[in-house]
Amino acid sequence: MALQLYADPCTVNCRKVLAGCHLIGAEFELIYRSYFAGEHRQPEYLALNPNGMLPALKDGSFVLWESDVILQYIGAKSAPHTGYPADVRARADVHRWQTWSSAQWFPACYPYLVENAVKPLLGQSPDAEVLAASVATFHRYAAVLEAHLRGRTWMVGEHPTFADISVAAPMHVHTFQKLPLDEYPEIRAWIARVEGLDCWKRTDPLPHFPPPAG
Ligand SMILES: N[C@@H](CCC(=O)N[C@@H](CS)C(=O)NCC(=O)O)C(=O)O
Repeated sequence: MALQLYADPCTVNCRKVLAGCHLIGAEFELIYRSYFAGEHRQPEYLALNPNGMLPALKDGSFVLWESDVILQYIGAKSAPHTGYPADVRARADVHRWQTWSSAQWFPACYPYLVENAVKPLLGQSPDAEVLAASVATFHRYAAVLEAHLRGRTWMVGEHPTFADISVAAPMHVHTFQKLPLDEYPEIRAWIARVEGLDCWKRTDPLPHFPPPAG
């Protein structure tokens, strides 16, 4: 039976899983659940993921949530691929950056997503105070990423991996988010490389966003 992925391609953590699957050529069935229509809060979906968050995966009777772990599970089940290296240290390195992205980078980028991208879509104005309060945290972790990328093409090793996908996801609409990237040439060059990947192009979220409220 095919892996069933419950997701809305416009969201950070769903795009992450979709792009990661395409990176390694994993097959899955997309079961669309609309974020903006609140389908992740319906009882049928809450039975899969009691957090009321997208995405979730069903593999037969086995249900899994947490996007990075979903990717790790799919990677472990799939044919060997450079996108999810088998070497123990390389794999741990990929996991390290996936965890860093969930724990530090996603919260650092999220206020910019909500205030500058999502609120305007809903006809609301960005909250300047929220954005001002987010600046220090953003720069703290952007500096970590910038330093790591210096002298590297990809986050781990010589090929794009789940680490690149998981770290790129929270900044996937960085132009709309208005992320303050001016002082980070390594991040800008790297995200441009990610944006050149076929798996990233195939998961462009923009067609899945609702039109801005007028
Ligand atoms: N740690 C979770 C976070 C999932 C998450 O934040 N999902 C968002 C979409 S990107 C969501 O469904 N939010 C709904 C809500 O917070 O009500 C994961 O990585 O899967």
